[in-house]
Amino acid sequence: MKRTLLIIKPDAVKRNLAGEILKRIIDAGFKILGMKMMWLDKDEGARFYEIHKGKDFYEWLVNFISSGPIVVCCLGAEDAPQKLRTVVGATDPKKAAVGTIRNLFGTSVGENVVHASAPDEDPEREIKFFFSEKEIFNY
Ligand code: DAT
Ligand code: MG
Repeated sequence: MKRTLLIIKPDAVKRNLAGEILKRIIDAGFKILGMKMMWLDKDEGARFYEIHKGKDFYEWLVNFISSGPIVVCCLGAEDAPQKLRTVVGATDPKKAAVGTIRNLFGTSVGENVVHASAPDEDPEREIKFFFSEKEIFNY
């Protein structure tokens, strides 16, 4: 079993979609190994998204992720990082496959309801950004 990180972003939390999204994640076969609700400040948002520093949407992205509460989950499954990207769909909800979370709930390329670790961008780094090992449970 591998681990990956899911963030339910501020747009989805504000729209009360956290439950709908988690139901789909669980139905897809993921186990929730860790979960917390938090509100990032701008510095934390900037550090989490530093891989995008210099891109034209970076400032917008940092403001958005720190614009309200988020729900952060460490998920476990076989091939979890790749599997989660499939369930979440493409970055732009208009291009996301029918039935994916971003297709169902996303409203724009920026307000796309969830973050899912990219398999080639070190999901374990993202998990450790939010969780200590004591906050992740193997059950
Ligand atoms: P993903 O979240 O699918 O991994 P990414 O890593 O390329 O996509 O970008 C991170 C986030 O930045 C993405 O979820 C939404 C935002 N974003 C990406 N491209 C954007 C764009 N062209 N305009 C506005 N926001 C964008
Ligand atoms: Mg990404």
